[in-house]
Formats: sequence, C-alpha cells, structure tokens
Amino acid sequence: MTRSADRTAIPVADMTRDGLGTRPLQRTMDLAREHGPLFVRRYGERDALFACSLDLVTELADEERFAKAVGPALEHVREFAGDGLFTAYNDEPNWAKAHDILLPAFAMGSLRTYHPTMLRVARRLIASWDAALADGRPVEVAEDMTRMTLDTIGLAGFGYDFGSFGRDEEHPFVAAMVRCLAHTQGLLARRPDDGLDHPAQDAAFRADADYLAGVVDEVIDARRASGETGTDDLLGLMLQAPHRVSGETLDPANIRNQVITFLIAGHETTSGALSFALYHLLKNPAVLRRARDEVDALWGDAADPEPAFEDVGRLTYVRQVLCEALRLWPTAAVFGRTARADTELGGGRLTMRAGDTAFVLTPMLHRDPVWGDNVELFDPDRFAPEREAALPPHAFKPFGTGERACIGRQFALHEAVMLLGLLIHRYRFLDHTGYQLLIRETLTFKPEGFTLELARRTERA
Ligand code: MNH
Repeated sequence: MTRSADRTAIPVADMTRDGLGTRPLQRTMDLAREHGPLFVRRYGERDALFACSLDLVTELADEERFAKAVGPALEHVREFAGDGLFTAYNDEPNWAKAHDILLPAFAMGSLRTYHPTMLRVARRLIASWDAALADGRPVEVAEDMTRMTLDTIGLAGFGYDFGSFGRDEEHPFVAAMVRCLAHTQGLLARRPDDGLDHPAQDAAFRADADYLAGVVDEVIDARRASGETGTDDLLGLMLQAPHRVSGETLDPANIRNQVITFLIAGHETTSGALSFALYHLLKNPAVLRRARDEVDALWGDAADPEPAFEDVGRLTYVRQVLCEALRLWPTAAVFGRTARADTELGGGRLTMRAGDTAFVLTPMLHRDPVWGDNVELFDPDRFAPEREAALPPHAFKPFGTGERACIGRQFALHEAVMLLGLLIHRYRFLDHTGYQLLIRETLTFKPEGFTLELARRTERA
C-alpha cells in the first residue's frame, strides 16, 4: 500500500502474532504512544498507515491533496449501508446527489423544527430516570442514551417512533446494528492464518443486515400509510425532493441505504458522546458545579424547564463539556484520507502514491502536544470561546474533515447539549460503583457497564 522513500524511518508495529483483540482502536492508541504519530500497523498481509499528529493531519486535511478514504472497515459497512452518504465513494454520483438533496434537512431552520421532538424524547429519558430513582434502581447510561438518540433520529428524521423507553431490552434494530458493526470489526480482526470460511457468522450477519433492511421498509411504509407526503424531514426529502440541477429524485435502492445510514449514523455516536460527557461530569465535581451554575442561571428552580430553541445555544459551558468529552473520546475514532495524486507526507518522510491511504486516529490527534502538557486532564476550558478560537484549524476533528465531514454535527450538538443541560439541572449523580472507565468498541466507542444512581437536586444543591 504505502511506499516510503526511507522505509526504516517509519516504525512498523506488527500485530500479526498478538492479534488486534476486541479493543483494536485502544490497542492502536497504545501503538501511537509507543511509536509516535506516524507508523504502520501490520496485520498479516494488511498494512495500515496511521498519521495522528497535528502537522500530519493538517496535511491530510488539505482537500486539494487528499479525499475521504473508504477503507476496509467502511467497505464492510457497505455490505449493509451500500451507497448511503457515509459509505459512498467520493466519485459515486449518488454521493453528491444525496448530499445536495439532504443538506437542507440540517440547515438551522430545520433544526428548529426538530427541537420540540428532541425535547419530547429527552423527557422520555427523564421520565424513565425519575422512575428508576423512585424505585431506587441505578440507570444504565449508555443503554439509555442509545434509547434517547435512536428515538430522536427516528421521530425527527423519519416521523417513526422506535418507542425505546417502553422496552426492557434494546430495540431489535439496535441489537442487529450492534451485531453488524461488531461483525465488521471482527472481519478486520480475522487472523490472517485463519481459514476463509465462516459460514455461520456470515449467515448470521446476512440475517441481521436483512432485518435492518426490513425496518427500513417499515419506516417507509409507515410514512406512505400516514398520507403525510410533503413532509420536509429527512425521509420526506429522500422520498420526494428533486435535485436542484438534475431534477432527479433519489432512486429506491439508494433511499434504503440512506435510511439505514441515517438511522445508524444518526444515533450511535451521539449516544456514546453523551455517555462519556456524563462520565466526566461524574468524575469532575468542579466542572459539574460550573455546569449547574449555567443551567440554574437559565432555568432557575423550575421543576420542569421548558427549554426554548435559543436556550440550547446559551448553554455554552455545557457545550464545552461535550466538546471536551469528544476530544478525549471522539466516538467515531478513525477517518481515512486517500492521496489524490502522488505526494509526500511529513516533509518527505513518506511518499504516498495516488490512492494510498492514511488513517487519522482522532483520539491521538486530540492528545497532540498542541493541547498542552496535561492532555489526559478533562478540562472544558480548552473550549472557552477565546481559547477555542485560538486552536489551529485541524486540532479538533471529532466530526471528520472536508466535504465528507459529518452532516449531522449541529443536529447532534443540539440534541446532546439540551439533554445534558436538563440532566444537570435535575439530578445529582452518584458514583455508586466507583466506576472505572472501560471502553467497548463496536467500530465506535462507548463506556461499558457504566451505571449511575440518581437523586433529585433539592434547593439547587
Ligand atoms: Mn456523523 C460522517 C462523527 C453524529 C450523520 N460523522 C461523520 C464522520 C465522522 C462523524 C467522524 C466522517 C467519517 C469519515 O470521514 O469517514 N457523527 C460523528 C459524531 C457524531 C455524529 C462524533 C455525534 C457526536 N452523524 C451524526 C448525526 C448524524 C450523522 C446525528 C445524522 C443525523 N455523519 C453522518 C453522515 C455522515 C457522517 C450521513 C457522512 C457524510 C458524508 O460523507 O457526506
């Protein structure tokens, strides 16, 4: 894959014997700590080049020289998300077409229309947490955040109610999605000397992928049955909106892929981000206190605040908390960049040929020395307005880069900041297990086994 002018200058970490394990990205973070920001991770026949320093990422972010890479992981995701926006190739006409058609669903005006739905779903989570509190039960943080974010994208984007809080178990869509993502990760970790046939695993994967497609049909049928054509949410745009130039609408196969893509991309990473933010609030009382002051200044001692759309923009410190959580644990932790033409990286340290790929391991970029001496310290002041403005443009990349960066970023921030604000305003969080952070990987990061006991705040204490 990557040829180097002076190969010996680039460390090679050979993982073939030890394997990649069930936490391959955390493993790779350790490799970066050991070998520095530019290294090759070798696994059998597969070499993956990682480039994680600010300088290297600044080069890779240059859209003239590099473009999004659909690497091996995303190739596997294509098996269930096809040419949906996230996994489409840059030159696949359906990417630009869908991007143009769907962009209006993420404009400020659209966000405003999702706000009441986001609030309604936030209140479902709060009702469920109030019930747990009343019964003296702890809550499962990542599981409930996933309920919240899945119901939100379902209702706001598609007018479809997953009703996740009415279920003891996760929605089967989530279960199937997690297995598909885990399968993808498993494919990447299959040992090179391992035989090629895994018929049972592959059949189970097909069954899950078919199930996901079935949910899509249900979502689309529900819209058709409702007679509510002309709705301008995501699904409405997918089903009806003509492209501004060609006048074409999305084709049925692509619509399916987009629905799966948005149902997954629209909830999985936001859920993890919220879970990490709560974890850090739990462990950093001084930060929690400042966040409380902010929400209290906005909502006083209202028993059930009624956040206006504009209120969410006023929660600037809560937003800093979320950004700092995404700095340490960017939940979509890798993105790939492909060279558009032969080029040199790192001032001649490495020659890349057209089509060669380098992967940015975002959590290591976010620990570059540009972040100071104490990069592991959770410090939301890093994102105080004047300091954030002074950051180099490519130091913080939780949403990827360039024209293929996250389309749902503002959606995620609005949803997450509002929910965090409401939770901070309402509850005290009790670390009843002395939780030690353990991160589960299913292509994305989430805290594993993280539970909280809750108490209501009284007297704004
Ligand atoms: Mn999202 C692309 C992270 C929330 C829909 N998203 C990306 C990329 C990253 C990312 C990183 C770029 C990947 C790459 O270069 O290969 N996304 C996040 C994070 C959150 C998030 C960390 C929450 C926090 N994303 C959301 C939400 C939605 C969404 C919410 C939808 C409502 N994301 C997408 C889509 C893409 C994407 C769609 C692909 C965009 C494109 O390639 O055109």
